[in-house]
Amino acid sequence: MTDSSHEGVHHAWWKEAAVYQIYPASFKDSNGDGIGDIPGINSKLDYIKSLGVDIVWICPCYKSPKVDMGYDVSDYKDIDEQYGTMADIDKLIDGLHARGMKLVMDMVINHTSDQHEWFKSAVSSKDSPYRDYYIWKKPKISETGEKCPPNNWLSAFSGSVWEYDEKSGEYYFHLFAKEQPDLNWENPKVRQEVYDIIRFWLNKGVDGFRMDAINFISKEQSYPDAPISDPSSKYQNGAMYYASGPRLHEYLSEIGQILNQYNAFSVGEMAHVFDPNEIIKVVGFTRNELNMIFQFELTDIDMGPAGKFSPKAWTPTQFRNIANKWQVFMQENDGWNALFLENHDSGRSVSRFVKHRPEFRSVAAKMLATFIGLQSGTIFIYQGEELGLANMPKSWQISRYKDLETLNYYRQLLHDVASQDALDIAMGEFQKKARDHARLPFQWDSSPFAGFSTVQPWIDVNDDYREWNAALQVNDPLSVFNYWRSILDLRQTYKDVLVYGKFELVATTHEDVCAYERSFGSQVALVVASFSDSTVNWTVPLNFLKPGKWMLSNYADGSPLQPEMVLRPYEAFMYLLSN
Ligand code: TEU
Ligand code: CA
Repeated sequence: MTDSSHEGVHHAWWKEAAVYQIYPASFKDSNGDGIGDIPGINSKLDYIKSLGVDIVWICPCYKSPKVDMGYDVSDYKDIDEQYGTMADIDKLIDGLHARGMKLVMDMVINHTSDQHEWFKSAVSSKDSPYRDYYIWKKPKISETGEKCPPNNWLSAFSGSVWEYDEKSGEYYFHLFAKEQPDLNWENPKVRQEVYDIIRFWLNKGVDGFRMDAINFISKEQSYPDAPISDPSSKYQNGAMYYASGPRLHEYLSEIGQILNQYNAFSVGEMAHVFDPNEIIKVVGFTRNELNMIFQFELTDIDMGPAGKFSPKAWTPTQFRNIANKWQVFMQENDGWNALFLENHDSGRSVSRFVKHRPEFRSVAAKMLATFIGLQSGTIFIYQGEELGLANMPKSWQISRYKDLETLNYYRQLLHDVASQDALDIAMGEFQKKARDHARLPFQWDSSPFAGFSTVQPWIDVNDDYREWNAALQVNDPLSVFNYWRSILDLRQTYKDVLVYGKFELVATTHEDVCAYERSFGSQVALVVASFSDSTVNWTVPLNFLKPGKWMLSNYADGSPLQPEMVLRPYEAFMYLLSN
């Protein structure tokens, strides 16, 4: 059951950390314009600290026209006035450091905004010194003599990755919106500019970065057409030619060298790559590329082959098996996991990974916290996840969704004159996975606009804010908030076993139960999480039937381990065996 050889796992401060992700527009509005801002964040640092996290990651707040909510940067060295000033960021850095926490910024360097000075110059003339900062190609000419995009790759936000520029008669490349042109990393000047930006923020006192879409920076230079039904390109066709491109590791090593000089934190976003052997090249401990990456096999479990908004049925057994696959792979290959169920790009976990049963929402949120929070890896909590916040109600119409990913997809269906059935299916998927859900205003208290703002916010407040908010939960010992606190506390107190310990799935034939053990030397923790909304019988394997201690339970009256257990709906617990 235990394996002491695992005690040799490399130690690192970033493995022991818990991260809290903030979406600035939706966290706290300080000046009554309905949009969250940095002074708002600064007023809530004690709340964040009280959860027990070590690092705050803020989504982009650089100058931006906000076509993609700040993931379209027009000036990397300045703060958008909607969010505040450089002085506010300095205060944030100081405020976090004073509380023993760190700040991680979002680095969006696969692309810029089309309003960035580089791009404005690049489109102004083919002779611009910045022309080659971006990716330009001549049109393909069809048999009938028409100008066509250079290849058939599709963008993440619907339509071609190529946008035609009348003035020069060339197309430029954008993996995301057309207002987000991709940088040409083949150009060494671009890389120097980017590295300079990274150093700029590290010199300011920032402690590291979440690197947006970082695995897309190197593209196959022949830009071949993608096979139409390529199964490896689940979402955007073409991913096989840019999701883990030919020079990716060369570029990441260059970035890694800078990060190492500052002992900085790094987590990269790595979508559309499912081959562990590609991922370990980025996160292998001795590779010096990035500390860890977000890979999406687990959280994409409900996405069908035709993309994010195509339906897919899944089972808890599949869910636990995917988690197990990555746990085992990373520990066998000296890599490290980033653990998460939520972020700003999807629906809320209590509305996606469990059935909608209002009476069990709190226990289900705690069950999910147990399942993800005690695995091996650095844990990420997305704002509001610590309260069990949920998706917008199903009664909300499309007019209340604001995100360009959702709206572009919907417009495309209308444009294609899709059937009512197809529209209904899309709406059903939006209700689960649209990015809008996670971007609703944070629910601070029961006052108007949930205490987020004094005016109607840029996106509507969820209907349930009077029952689900931070003020109610902070002082309630049985709240989701205090449950997450216990998990983070346990990770610190039992660091050996819960941070550095070995992960092993406990064999179970029950399809709704996920049980795993963490072990370090003679210490053993048993973690059990039921994904069922009814009671299930679970036979405890004999080797766990030893004296031990309940450490955590999502029901107030956790019963002792016994050979045959009846797990209540969504019941979860952790038990520490005394050997
Ligand atoms: O997302 C990158 C990415 O790969 C997207 O396809 C992502 O999976 C999609 O948004 C999910 O719906 C990052 C950011 O997290 C996202 O918010 C940005 O819009 C995107 O990059 C462009 O910068
Ligand atoms: Ca504001």
